[in-house]
Amino acid sequence: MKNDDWRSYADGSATPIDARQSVNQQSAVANRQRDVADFARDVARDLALTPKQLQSKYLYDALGSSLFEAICRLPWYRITRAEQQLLERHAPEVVARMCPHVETEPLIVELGCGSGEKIVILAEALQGSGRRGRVHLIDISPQALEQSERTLGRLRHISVVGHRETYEVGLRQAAAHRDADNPMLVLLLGSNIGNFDPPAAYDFLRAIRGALVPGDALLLGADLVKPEHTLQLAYDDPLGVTAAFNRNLLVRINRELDGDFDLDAFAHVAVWNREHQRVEMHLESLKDQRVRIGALSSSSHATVSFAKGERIWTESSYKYEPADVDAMGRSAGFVTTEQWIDEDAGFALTLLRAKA
Ligand code: AVJ
Repeated sequence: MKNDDWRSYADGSATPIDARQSVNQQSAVANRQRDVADFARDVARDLALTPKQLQSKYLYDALGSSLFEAICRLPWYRITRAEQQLLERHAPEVVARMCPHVETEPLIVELGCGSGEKIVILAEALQGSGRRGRVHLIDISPQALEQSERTLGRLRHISVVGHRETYEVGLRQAAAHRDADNPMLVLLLGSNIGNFDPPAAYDFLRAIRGALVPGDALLLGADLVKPEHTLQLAYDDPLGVTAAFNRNLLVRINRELDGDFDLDAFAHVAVWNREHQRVEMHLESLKDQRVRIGALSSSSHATVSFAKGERIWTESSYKYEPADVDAMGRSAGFVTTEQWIDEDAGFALTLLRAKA
């Protein structure tokens, strides 16, 4: 890739990629082994719970990430387009607010960058205003990081560092690169906050605030509460892409953990839980069955029994009222600077400043 000469790396070095290749290959094998061990441990633990669960972060392997990108293009899933429009419209304002001087060189950290289509809008606005910037991307998917780095690669005045980590670890690593003279802007977009239940969402905002100093900011995208049938179509689309995205988790267990899930025996289910203000995705067993997971053969969880109608809870997408975002931000140590809303799609983009 042409930009390798200037790309810097998370460990602070800026060695051209060739010199790092052999080191990277060794650690890639070690990483993969550790990832599979973690996956096996989490699957064993969470399928032993009542109700059975699987963590939503495991939906995003290479195929899962591609399916999610397809979801973002579905006419029934409006989050991505609504947010992109708001970003395009208001990015110059965000830049102006964060960087009053043209010399200001912000550190922009995106938690869950996906394909990089969101942050590139902000980075373009930054570069377009004659400023430079440093971008740190955090995502658990290596494909997502690669693609985002490619998307941002065409911007000459924006440097890019990727962290293949969970949000918490990645945020800590990225924040270590901040300097006292320049502001830090954390992006939590695409309603990624929706995956956290309310206490965890609050704790997470507190953790983000803890990595910031007064004057820094958080740009938060949150999907809003809307009519049930609209949500139903967004999470159980007529093309079956979301169903494929959900059921891919079983494909992944079969492949990586030597499982024997019969895909035809599990159905995608999306339900709006009004009381908890969340859409839940489940995989419902269509019959009484037992599933063997080879990688768990040394544990007592190697065989998992399902009753007909029993569900595995795979994801929650919490929906917000605009005022909920403001209130949660405030109690986590932020003040709302701006809140831009797409009324039609039901989506809010909120700029929150770290309070003193
Ligand atoms: C990536 C968590 C924001 O909850 O809308 C989309 C994931 N799941 N369709 C969401 C998702 C099913 C998405 N987030």
